[in-house]
Amino acid sequence: MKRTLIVSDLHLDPSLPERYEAALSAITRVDYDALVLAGDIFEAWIGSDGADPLDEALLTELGHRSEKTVFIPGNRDFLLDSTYLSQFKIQTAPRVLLENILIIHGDELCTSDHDYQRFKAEVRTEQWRTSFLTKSLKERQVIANDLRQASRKNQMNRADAIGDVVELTVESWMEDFEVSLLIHGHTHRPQVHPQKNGLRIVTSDWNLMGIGVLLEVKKESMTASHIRLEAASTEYLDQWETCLGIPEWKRNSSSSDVIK
Ligand SMILES: [Mn+2]
Repeated sequence: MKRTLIVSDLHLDPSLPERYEAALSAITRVDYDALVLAGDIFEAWIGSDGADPLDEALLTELGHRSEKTVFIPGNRDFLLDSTYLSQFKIQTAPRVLLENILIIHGDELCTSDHDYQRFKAEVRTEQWRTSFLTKSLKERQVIANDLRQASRKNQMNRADAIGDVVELTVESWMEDFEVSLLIHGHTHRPQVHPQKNGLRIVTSDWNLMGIGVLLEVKKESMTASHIRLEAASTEYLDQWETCLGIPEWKRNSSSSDVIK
């Protein structure tokens, strides 16, 4: 059996060091072969020269814990670069496509937030990236602190401050990638949504715990579970199953077992 764990939106910040330890304990107590870090692992990333020792300890631990660790950039840590991450044995990809499952950060689905999509288009150009990264660390810290101050004031990590996905966009992504399961974070609205094209499972943001997705591939079937990850316990919240090759997900009745 192959197990893939997906988590997102840890929003780790060195000013809250206890969150690093909590997240590491919660994630590493799950038995998995591959880990997908689906974006916004860090609250802000201004370049590898600005990394905190806590950031690097976390990346080292997660990168070496399993066969494979993949990072999908979020809207807050999109400047984490693939060369830097590769030294921790972490691969970088804009999205992960597994058989009939697509994993993305999720901001791509919030197409009704025109201001954000415009901002994203601007900061994801090579030109913006180069111009930002060639500023001194000090200048970048000032810019990041300003953004952080503004976001604290508006509590931008609140779910109601982040727009939700657009249903038509979800459908078109699932159709374009021909998947029956879409997994994403970003919206901080952890839930399982039956969709026209299958299933959509949303991961949560984190404080000292979080809700991720565990995919377990068996010989002829696959389960996708919404699981609560805490330092002291791991709990299945909801579990869905499909037979391999059949794009139909059924809810598993035995879904609230504590696995450890
Ligand atoms: Mn995000």
